[in-house]
Amino acid sequence: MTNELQNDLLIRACRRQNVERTPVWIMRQAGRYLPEYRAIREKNDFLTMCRTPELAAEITLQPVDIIGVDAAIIFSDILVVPEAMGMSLQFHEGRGPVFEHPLRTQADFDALQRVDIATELGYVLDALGLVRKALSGRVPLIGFAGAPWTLAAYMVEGQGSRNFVEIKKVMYCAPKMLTRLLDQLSNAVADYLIAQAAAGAQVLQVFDSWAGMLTPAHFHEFSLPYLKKIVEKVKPTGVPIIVFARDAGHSFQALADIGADVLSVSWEEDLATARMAVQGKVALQGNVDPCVLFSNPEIIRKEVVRCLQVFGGEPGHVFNLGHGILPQTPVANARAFVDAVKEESRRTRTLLEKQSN
Ligand code: 1CP
Repeated sequence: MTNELQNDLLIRACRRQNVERTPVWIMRQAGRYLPEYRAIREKNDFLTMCRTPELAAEITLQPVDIIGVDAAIIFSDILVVPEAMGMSLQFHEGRGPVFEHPLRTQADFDALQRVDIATELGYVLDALGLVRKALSGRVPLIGFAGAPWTLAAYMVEGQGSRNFVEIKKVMYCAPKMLTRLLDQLSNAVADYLIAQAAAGAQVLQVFDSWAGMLTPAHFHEFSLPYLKKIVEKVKPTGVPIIVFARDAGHSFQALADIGADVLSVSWEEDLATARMAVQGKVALQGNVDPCVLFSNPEIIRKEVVRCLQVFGGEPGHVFNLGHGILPQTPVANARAFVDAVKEESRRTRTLLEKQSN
């Protein structure tokens, strides 16, 4: 585990240190847009892929080799934590992951188990170890987990939802039941992230994909304090922490104060506004519209240059999309995006150095 990183751009950017060029990775970079992923998926169901360390490791490495990103992110899912708490998870083709028995009654909430990470989620830790070995320091490895609010929403809804009526009913009618669950999830997620760091994760990201379903006031009550608690518990590992609170731009200022190293900005937000709100307290990641990858390399390059200009060569920038890469994305365009970031950010850097000499 002690191998030196040959490419530590992401780690340095997370810490707002100087970099020769801006690091780039893509949320959901290991996935259905890659024919190499689909080839494995044809022979295995999704949850088996998550639970088999050799398969998870192979899939994790694919985008590093195929599109040249500056980080690997462990192939897994945010829903493995509720599963480890005793909720049976199924994967329905075309519908995604589904909890067979969503939490609806007090008894359902009471039946949740305390997670023993090593036994219940040991397969993720094993996969992290395999990936670290296979990478042998080429790029850093990112571990991740879902944020308590987003996980609670899935656990109560049972699956993705449009209006989140079920979890909102709990929020309005039984807030104590919800906050108890959020506390339980915060502890499990923090322990899980700490275990991932010990198993080899060199950066950690928390996905609050459904933060934007909350009003600003409810975000402050039902999401932010739990994100903060997780960051405080994980911080002593020394591993940089990225928080992706999707569509919670109303709270950038507050999010900048929870102790995370990086905030990930969704594509719906304005990067310059985010920069102003956080006042250099954290690095920023994002926020390219995933749909720009359906255009062409010339347009993609223009979008990359636009984002670089917002930063003006200042440190603390991680290139990424503003949400996950979409399954129909042409692989050549994903590669063009990564190449454009590498070339254009190096050019910006060189220009700035010339200007300051
Ligand atoms: O082959 C398939 O059909 C499975 C598709 C798939 C993949 C590739 C799912 C089902 N999960 C994943 C992997 C995954 N999930 C990663 C891998 C690492 C990477 O390359 O980035 C990560 C980080 C996740 C995290 C995840 N799962 C989130 C948060 C990120 C986000 O995009 O907002 C969420 C919301 C999930 C739930 C989930 N898992 C899968 C689907 C289709 C969904 C969304 C379901 C829904 O909301 O309806």
